[in-house]
Amino acid sequence: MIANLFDIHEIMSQYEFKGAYYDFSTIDNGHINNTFVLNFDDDGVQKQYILQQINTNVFTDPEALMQNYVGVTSFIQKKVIEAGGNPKRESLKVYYTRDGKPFYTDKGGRAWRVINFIINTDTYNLPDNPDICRKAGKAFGKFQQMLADYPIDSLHETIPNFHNTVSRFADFQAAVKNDLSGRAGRVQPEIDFVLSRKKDCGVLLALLNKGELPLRVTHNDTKLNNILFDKKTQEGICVIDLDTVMPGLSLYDFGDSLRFAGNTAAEDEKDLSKVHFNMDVYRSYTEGYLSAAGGSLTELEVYYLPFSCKLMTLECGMRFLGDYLNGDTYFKTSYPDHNLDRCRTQFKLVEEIERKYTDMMTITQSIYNNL
Ligand code: ADP
Ligand code: GN1
Ligand code: MG
Repeated sequence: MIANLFDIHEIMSQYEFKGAYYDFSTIDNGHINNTFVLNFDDDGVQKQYILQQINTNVFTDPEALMQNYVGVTSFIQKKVIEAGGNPKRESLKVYYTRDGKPFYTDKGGRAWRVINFIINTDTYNLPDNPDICRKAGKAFGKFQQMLADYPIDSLHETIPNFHNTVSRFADFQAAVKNDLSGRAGRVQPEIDFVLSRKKDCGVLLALLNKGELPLRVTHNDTKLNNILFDKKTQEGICVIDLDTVMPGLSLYDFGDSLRFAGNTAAEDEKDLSKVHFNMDVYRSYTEGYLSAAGGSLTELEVYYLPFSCKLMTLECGMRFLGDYLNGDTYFKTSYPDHNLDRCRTQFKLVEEIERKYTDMMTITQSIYNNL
C-alpha cells in the first residue's frame, strides 16, 4: 500500500472538501495509478471523491499530464452540457488545491489529483454480455467524436511513442538483449512469437507517415474498465482514465478495446484453454463503435479495424513480456510470473485473431455497409 493514513490527511488538508471525512477505500483494477475513494459525511449525506496517485515513473511530467487532463475534461464537460446531458455523471471534473493547482505533490514527492466520484456506476473487467460490448463500442466511438475538434496541437505527449509499435518492438529487442531479470532463457517460445511478427509492427505507422491514416485525438487506453456504465440503464456514460489522451490513430483505440473486451477470459488467465477471441463481442463492439463514429472514419480506417485488434494485442503482449524481462518495473504485478501470464493470454488471442481474420473483415464490412 502506497498511501497510508498520514499521507491521506496531508493530501486532504490541501483541498476544500464538503463534509466530514471518515474513511477511504482502494480500487484495485488498474495497472498504473493508485486509486482511492474518499468518503465524507455531509450532514447525513454521503459524499465521495476519487483520489488518485499519478504514477510518476510512468508519467514523468505530471504538470504536462494535468494540463491535458484539465483541458480534455473541461472540453468534454462543455460538450455534454451542449448536448443536454448531465455533466456530473457524464464527465470528469478536476478539483483544485487550496492554492489553485490541479494536483498536489506531497512531502514524499508523490503526485495526487482529486476528481469527482461518479456514483451508481459499474465497471467491467470481463465483458458480461455482447450488449455491454455494443455499449462500450458506442461509448468509445462517442468519446472520439466529442474530441474530434479538440485543439490537437495543444496536447502534450504524456508518454512519447506510446503506441509506436516500431519503437515498442525496438524496446522489446533491447529487453531481450539486456535480460535484466535473467529470465530470457525460460521464455524463448514467447520471444520468438514476437520476433516472427516484426513485419506487422510497422504497418499502421507507415500509413500514418504517408498521410493515408489521419492523426486524431485518441484515448489510447481503451480498456473496458475505463468506461463507467450507469447501474440502471447500463449505458456507458463516462470514459475515464484520461492520462494517455494524445494524438493517435482511431485504430489504436479500436484495437486496444477488443484486445481486452474480446477476450473470453481475464487478461491474466493462467488456463489458456479458457482464452479465446470472442467473435460475438467483436461484432457487437464494432456495431456500437461504428454507429457512433463510423460516419467520420475513412474507408482505410475501417479496412484496418481487424488488423488493429491483432496489432494492439501483439503490442500489449510484447510490453508485458518486455516488462517481465526487465524485472517487472512498469506494470503493477501481484506475483512473480504475473506479466508472463498476461503476455501468454495476449499471444493466444493474436493467434486466434490471425485465424479468424477473414471472418472479422467480412463482419466489419457488412456492418459498415449497412450504416
Ligand atoms: P488506472 O490508470 O490505474 O487504470 P483508473 O482511472 O482507470 O486508473 O481508475 C481505476 C478504477 O477506479 C476504474 O476502473 C473505476 O472502477 C474506478 N474509477 C476511476 N475514476 C472513477 C470516477 N470518477 N468515478 C467512479 N469510479 C471511478
Ligand atoms: C495499463 O492503467 P491501465 O490499467 O488502464 C496501460 C495500458 C495497457 C494496460 C494493459 C499508461 O492500463 O497501456 O494496455 O495496462 N497503461 C499505461 O492492461 O501504460
Ligand atoms: Mg484504468
